[in-house]
Amino acid sequence: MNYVIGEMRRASTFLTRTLRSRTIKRLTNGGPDSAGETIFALSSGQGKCGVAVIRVSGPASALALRSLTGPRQSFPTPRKAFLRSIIHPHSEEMLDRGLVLWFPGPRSFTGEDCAELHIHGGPAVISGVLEALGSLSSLRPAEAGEFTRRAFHAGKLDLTEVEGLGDLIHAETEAQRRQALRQMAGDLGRLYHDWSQRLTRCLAHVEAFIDFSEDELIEDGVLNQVDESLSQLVREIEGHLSDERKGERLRSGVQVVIAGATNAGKSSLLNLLCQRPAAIVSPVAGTTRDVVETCVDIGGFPILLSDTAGLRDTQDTVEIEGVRRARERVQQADLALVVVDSSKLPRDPRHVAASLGGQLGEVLSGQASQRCLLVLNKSDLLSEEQSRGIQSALRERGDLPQACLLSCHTDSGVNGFLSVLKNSVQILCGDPLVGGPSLTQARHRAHLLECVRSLAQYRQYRDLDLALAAEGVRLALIGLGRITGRVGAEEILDIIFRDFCIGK
Ligand SMILES: Nc1nc2c(ncn2[C@@H]2O[C@H](COP(=O)(O)OP(=O)(O)OP(=O)(O)O)[C@@H](O)[C@H]2O)c(=O)[nH]1
Ligand SMILES: [Mg+2]
Repeated sequence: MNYVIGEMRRASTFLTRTLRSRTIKRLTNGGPDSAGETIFALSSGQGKCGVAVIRVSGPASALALRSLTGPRQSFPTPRKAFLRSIIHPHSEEMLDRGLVLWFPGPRSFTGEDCAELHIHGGPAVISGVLEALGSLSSLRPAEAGEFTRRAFHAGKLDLTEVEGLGDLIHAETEAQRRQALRQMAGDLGRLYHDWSQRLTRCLAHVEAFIDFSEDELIEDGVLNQVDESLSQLVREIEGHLSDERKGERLRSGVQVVIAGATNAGKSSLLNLLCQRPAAIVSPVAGTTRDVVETCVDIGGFPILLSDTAGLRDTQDTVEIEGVRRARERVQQADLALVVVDSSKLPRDPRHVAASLGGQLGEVLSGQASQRCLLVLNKSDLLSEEQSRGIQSALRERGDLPQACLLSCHTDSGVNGFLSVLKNSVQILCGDPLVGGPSLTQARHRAHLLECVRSLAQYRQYRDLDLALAAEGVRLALIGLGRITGRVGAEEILDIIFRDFCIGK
């Protein structure tokens, strides 16, 4: 009996010590310095609109709502919309009629008492209501991202969810929206949280082994189980990392470059894809010098499209720089659209493939791994026979990249090209709804690599010095925690919240 009590005491000392020195601190314990202050901001977009939403958060939210609806109108019941006259608290002038909502904490976005005023979206109405709120001594305007920051500190969202919310607000295409929504719903956070829990368990077992193995209280197999769990975890993290940056690409846009010889019709293709005359088109060879960039949505995927200078030998110093920039873009791009004037291909179909291979080599400068599509433009200038010859030549040469015969002038073949382009982009971005959640940010990648490196430290010291090996697991845990905000991550918070607009 005494033995058992003694061991229990030791175990409890061990736990206390571990908790005191090693617990991964959740940022939600603390809170922003501004907690206790009541903030307000316009949460809907700037400019004239039908309805504008003004949000208030903090302990004086009820007072603010009462002050702006006056004593004669009843206070709204929680989470229900009520039509009310909005009144200036000092002049008692009616500013608007609109819907008001009351969200008592903690069941609110920020976890604090919150109120929302849905008013008419004219600039004078908005500034009148904002001025009225500002005239109350207990309220102040919110800083950029302050509502979301409070939600994070209240434990309503982890950092990956905050980032998902930011991405959702900035999503411009359907696929971006799907990915952001999935992240905001916590899929990515849950994956990292699950890894954190498994690491914590491994760490606890190693610590217990260090403290108790001499007394034979811990089975011998514990460390082997830890080894196995950690190897499995490393495999999963490495699998998540080796996604060819699909999620990051979807988030920031796929870099697609249009390149090829002068006058092939590159600028015409850019204009056709973005449906506006973004680049100058002319029969003069060497028209485009600078890189002309535009964003387009192809089948729900975001594309950053660049038109470049035609590649040719030249003495013109400005054009030389244009060609240098074009080659640089081709190297950096996720996908190259190599445009060729099909009317200039050899008449004899037997020489077509070799000609295309040569032009491709000229554009890609030997970068065989570069993903590309061949765009054979100006099909309207081809005879039926030439066009058939080119198509049969393409079928026979399996080593050429996928090619599309089209005309920027007549639009013939353009739909087929768009679906080929969409498929290529989809492969580059992946489907955000299929499989595990995507890695979406370079920040996450850096912390995961840090985590894998730290776990290598565990393997390195496992048989030499278990305390040092355990330190590796602890560092891995800290790396993971930085992604979700479960360790001191104050320095990254500013960057994340800075990207939010006031009122979001
Ligand atoms: N017939 C025909 N002419 C085309 C087609 N596409 C482009 N062109 C013409 O080809 C010429 C060159 O077109 P651009 O789009 O300026 O070619 P580019 O590749 O951007 O040329 P550079 O900027 O000089 O390298 C222009 O006169 C276009 O009108 C097409 O599909 N059919
Ligand atoms: Mg051009």
